Amino acid sequence: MRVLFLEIDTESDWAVASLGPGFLAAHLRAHGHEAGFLRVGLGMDAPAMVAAVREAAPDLVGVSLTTRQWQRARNLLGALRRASNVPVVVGGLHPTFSPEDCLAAEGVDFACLGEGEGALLELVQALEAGGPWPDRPIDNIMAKGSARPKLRPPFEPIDELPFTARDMLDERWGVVHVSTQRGCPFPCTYCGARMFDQLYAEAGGPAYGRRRSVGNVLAELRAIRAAGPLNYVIFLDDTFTIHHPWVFEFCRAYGAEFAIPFSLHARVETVNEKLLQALAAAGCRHIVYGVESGSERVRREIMLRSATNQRFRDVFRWTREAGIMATANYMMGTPGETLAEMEETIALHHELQPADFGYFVFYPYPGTALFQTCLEKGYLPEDWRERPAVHSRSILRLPGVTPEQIEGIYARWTEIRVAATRRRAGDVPAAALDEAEGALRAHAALG
Ligand code: B12
Ligand code: SF4
Repeated sequence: MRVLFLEIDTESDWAVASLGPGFLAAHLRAHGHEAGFLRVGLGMDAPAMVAAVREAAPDLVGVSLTTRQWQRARNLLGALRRASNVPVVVGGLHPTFSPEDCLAAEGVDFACLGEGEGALLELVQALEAGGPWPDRPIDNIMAKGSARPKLRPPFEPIDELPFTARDMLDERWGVVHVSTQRGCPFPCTYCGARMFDQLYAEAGGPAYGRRRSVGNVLAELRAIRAAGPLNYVIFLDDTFTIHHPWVFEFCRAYGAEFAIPFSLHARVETVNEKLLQALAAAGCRHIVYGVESGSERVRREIMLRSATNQRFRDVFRWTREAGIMATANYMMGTPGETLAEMEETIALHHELQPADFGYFVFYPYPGTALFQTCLEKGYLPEDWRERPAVHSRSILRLPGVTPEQIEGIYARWTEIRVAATRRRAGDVPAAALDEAEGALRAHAALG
């Protein structure tokens, strides 16, 4: 059977497409099926997308969706259904936590909840067998009008998954994206990623969290290098630094064989000086840390994150001393956070002096604890499903702080970013700098 995965671009031209289809395509191919990829860029309207899908003549269309991608996807898939009866399955974060919403849309036949490899393969086999749907349920797959499905156990052993199909990712310049684990054990209330762990925990079966062996990860990198340029590795794991024996083993083996620069995501509680030095010696050049708030109260009481501000100061200093660039990510406008506490985040930023930073207005992702809080306390507007899932303005009706005030804080961050860029630019000609500032402001407006 031939499955065509659509990558629905949103406001940004991301360098990498969704990772999920890379795994799914590899798994389907290993079982004798075909998988293709179509990027629905911003310039591609619905008729052009429909024409491209028809030309590819798939037997099934698969779409990986975050909440942000859903609105555009919904319109495109409606247009596709009016022109073609090809079945459509959606999967990823948004369908996992809003399957009814997805299936209510014209043009969506199936939603995959949770991990997709085994479920999609079984769906393809069932469709191929031609039996009327739904004559038998498929774990993880929900069909239009049916109840939520049972969850199958997560794929084990994870080393047996074939390596990501690189042709699905749209990677450029030898910069590759590698995933070494699934799941994150921490309880952050705003985070969509950890919800997979919770979903599987609530189902009562085996845990979602698993990590590939170091040998398996290096074998994938060898295969990538044999097939083309390998200049930089971005590890996409939610928290790369969780299990220290694994990380030290990785550093030894990767440093000895590759030593190609790489970056990763970490959490300050999971690193120490020794680990940071080992990562730097192996080639780590960049770590992204979620700081989120400068207020210990907000982190502790609203976000369920207990690290102190002193811990952040120490970790950012150790990272710098190890010669690794640190990016800090900040959030503003969580329910219960005051304006003064949002100011505390700006103050902590000036102390941490990260090499780079990202700043986001809080958006309540379905499935998360804070989404539930917003729902129960009436902070979500009735039409929240119709509003774009962006991080530049708040969709919430919060007591004590207005969306305009949060936008004001967001604008302050944009000014801090523009000033930092101008400071760093040194001798760059004024015209180029003005152009860069325009691009920064345009990017900030999209959120
Ligand atoms: C890599 C990454 C990116 C990459 C690639 C995006 C992607 N979707 O893969 C880039 C840089 C582009 C990106 C951008 C953004 N991201 Co991002 N990103 C991630 C990250 C860290 C890893 C995703 C990943 O590779 N997972 C590994 C794969 C194997 O897992 P998976 O995607 O869940 O796929 C499995 C199943 O879901 C299922 N499945 C997935 N797709 C499909 C499709 C079908 C047909 C089927 C059957 C099954 C299926 O099967 C897969 C294999 O088992 C996640 C965190 C996370 N852990 O999910 C955040 C995450 C997805 N990002 C998030 C956000 C908010 C963003 C941004 C809005 C950030 C911003 N402010 O700009 C943008 C929006 C991008 C967009 N267009 O929507 C949120 C999304 C929350 C939500 N509910 O929507 C997450 C969960 C982070 C978080 N902590 O909350 N991101
Ligand atoms: S540590 Fe990061 S990925 Fe893990 S739950 Fe918290 S925010 Fe999500």
